[in-house]
Amino acid sequence: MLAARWPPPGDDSFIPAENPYWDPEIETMPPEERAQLVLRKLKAQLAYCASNSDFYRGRWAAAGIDPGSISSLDDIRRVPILRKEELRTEQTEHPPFGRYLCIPRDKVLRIHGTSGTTGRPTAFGVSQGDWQRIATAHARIMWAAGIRPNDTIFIGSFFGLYWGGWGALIGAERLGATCFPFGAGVPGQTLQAVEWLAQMRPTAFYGTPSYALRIAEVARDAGYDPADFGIRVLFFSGEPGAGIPATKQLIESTFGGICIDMGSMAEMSPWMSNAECHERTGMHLWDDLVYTELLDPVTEEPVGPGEVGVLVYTHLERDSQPMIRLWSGDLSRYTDEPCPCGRTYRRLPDGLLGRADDMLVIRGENVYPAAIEEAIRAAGCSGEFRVTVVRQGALDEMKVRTEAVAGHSDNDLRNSVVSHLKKKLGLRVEVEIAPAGSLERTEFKSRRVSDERTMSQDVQSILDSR
Ligand code: 8LH
Repeated sequence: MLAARWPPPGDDSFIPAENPYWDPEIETMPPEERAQLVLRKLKAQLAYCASNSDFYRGRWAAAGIDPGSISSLDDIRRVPILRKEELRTEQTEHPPFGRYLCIPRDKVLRIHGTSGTTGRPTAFGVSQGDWQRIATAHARIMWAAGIRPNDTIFIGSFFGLYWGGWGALIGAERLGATCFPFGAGVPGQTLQAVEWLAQMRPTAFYGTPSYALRIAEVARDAGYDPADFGIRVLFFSGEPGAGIPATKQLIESTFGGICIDMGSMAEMSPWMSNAECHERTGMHLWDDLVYTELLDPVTEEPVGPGEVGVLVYTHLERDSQPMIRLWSGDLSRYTDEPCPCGRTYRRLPDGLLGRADDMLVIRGENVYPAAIEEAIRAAGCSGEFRVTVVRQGALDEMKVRTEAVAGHSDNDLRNSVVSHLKKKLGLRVEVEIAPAGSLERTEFKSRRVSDERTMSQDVQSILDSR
């Protein structure tokens, strides 16, 4: 459905008849044709921002850009890149939403926000139209993951300011599925989750990969086999895991359902605009919803297929707080090879490799946190793990703490981690096996890798200065 109106109406009640695609025309069109559609939407989005936002008007005038002169997708490179710090500064100077709120204050339907653990929290003001458009976009993408109206979707995620759980909920509602907004984060709730999963037998699950694995552990301790819950589709966002082959496989073998990777950033809602289909060949870039560039972290020039770049996102149908060229800091690679699902979107076959500021340089090698997790999981570690990088004398050393696994001797597990990391990263590691269940778990996003060298700050400041 190539909506003639911009932004497209969000209150559409359409649900496809049984069909692999929600919108076959857009999802399978030749990429060149989609580029024309994206360009049309981009021009409308830019014109809208120029008419409704002093913030965008001011920055584009300062950069000497007339958004009306954008006549190709390449031209977007003339538009200044936007960074999260600029959004924070704008909200400090023009509270509470910043002048990139393009609707009157009394038209804000929902307020969401970041947790603010690393600085001033960012406030999200969302219009009714955007809320509905996000719901429809998410329903379409969840459809591609194989979710249907007869599914029951268990949402094991916080219902507060965080967008993750809400995004899954409104997509599920729009798709006509049965929603089960279980939540997360209340003491004792994980055991309750297990009991409800066993009783209600939902067919789909949303949360973070860490939390799904935590639920599986608690289930086993309580005498349940998570594979007996009957979950067909598990979809995730918020952290690496679902895009890491060994972790994906661990989740699939634990629950017996397919594991789907999704997620961009809260600011970019519909955050499912990076999302795998049921074929699980890497997240598709749903470019007709959010246009995504991959740029070299240093030169900010576009990278080609297979090259590592930072994802930079542009909304194409937001009227409340549109983001134009938001620098995510997340590194990835894309391919334009076809996917067996028949969708013609580019894909991120390795998921998100990690944030540019989390990338470690160890003895001259670039090491992505996702690659560390891949090696540790492939070594057979099904419990929690922690990785610390320290400098000993002149040398960088990586230390891994992971947990004992039933049926494996600590020594075998240790050797397996050492050899997988050596093979994957070419690094020598020191491995300690802690008792099963002894490392702290999370119900949200885990932070498993920490860099205790002072050099990481140097790298950070180089990246920040670019
Ligand atoms: C990811 C992934 C992923 C997000 N693989 N890293 O959950 C989606 C939205 C709501 C979200 O988490 O937004 P938030 O809190 O702004 O965090 C965004 C960051 O989370 C993003 O920049 C990534 O670093 C990370 N993330 N989904 C790996 N599938």
